[in-house]
Amino acid sequence: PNLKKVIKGIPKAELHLHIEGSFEPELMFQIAKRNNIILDYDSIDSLKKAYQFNNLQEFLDIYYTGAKVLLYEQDFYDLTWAYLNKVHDQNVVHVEVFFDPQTHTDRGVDFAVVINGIYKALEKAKQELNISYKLIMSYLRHLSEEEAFKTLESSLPYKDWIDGVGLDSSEIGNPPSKFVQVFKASAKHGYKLVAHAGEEGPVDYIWEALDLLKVIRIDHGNRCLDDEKLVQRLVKEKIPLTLCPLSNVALKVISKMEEHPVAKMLEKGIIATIHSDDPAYFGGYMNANFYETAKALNLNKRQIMQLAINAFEASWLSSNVKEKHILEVK
Ligand code: ES4
Ligand code: ZN
Repeated sequence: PNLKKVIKGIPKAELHLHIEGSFEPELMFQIAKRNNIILDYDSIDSLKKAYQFNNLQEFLDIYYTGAKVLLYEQDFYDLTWAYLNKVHDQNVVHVEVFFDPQTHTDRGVDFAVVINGIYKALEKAKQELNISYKLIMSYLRHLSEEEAFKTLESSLPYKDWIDGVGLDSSEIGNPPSKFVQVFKASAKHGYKLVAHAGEEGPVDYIWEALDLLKVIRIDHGNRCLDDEKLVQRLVKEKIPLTLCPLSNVALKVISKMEEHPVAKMLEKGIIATIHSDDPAYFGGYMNANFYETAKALNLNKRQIMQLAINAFEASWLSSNVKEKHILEVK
């Protein structure tokens, strides 16, 4: 009964959030209307009814369609500001946000339009909501490495605003090995490196992300328990996994929440953390992810606090700020 209160009371860090995946149907309809775009759905309810997925690709198809209504800087600003207000209410004090430039530049929306809107909302949240942030530009892995290089080039005028690069979209058939050169170049420009791996894809993709891309954090990584050697590596090198339990259920990465691997990962000493991925599509933001996971796996308060601490540990905050937040969790 007070589990929800406990979770809400804990200061949290969101490290795995696609800003385009926070696009709530209400705001989508509002922006579509002002941009004179007709959605394929005639009401918010009929759109929400389409949010039933059998796998990652079925979700991505709808997610990219939804993003098409975003045209102007104001749209990206409104999207980001709505998200930040929502999580502020949930006691999220630090966010590391992904955005997918190619989803927009491929439709003729300039990189500048996208990043200016997102950046202005993040800065406002820093001032007014006391939320700290990092920004992560994600390459779409279903596109070519050459396309990713173009995106890297476009980002350079804004590199002071961007902390890292990631790799997302359709995993199977698009292994990390496809992006070795662009990750190497991204690192040379000072970007930190992360990648989605082992969400639907095999454990080999997690190895590749570590060995070939040299990432410092794995997004998802659900499949790592298939490989004891990999588990040892993650523990020894303190490579965090940013898990997204409601996403995993929604995309049928697991068949039910009770099967989520996060408790076993904690037991093994992995820096596992809990996040929301695409909350507008998967049925919940940070607190819902914590709550549903804790309920299904019977997590105790110590485990819940460990997950919150791990997220600050895994974040890109400076060590003194990390320590301050960790003390506030305890
Ligand atoms: C994503 Cl859940 C997920 N997996 C891979 N790529 C993504 N982009 C947005 N959400
Ligand atoms: Zn993700």
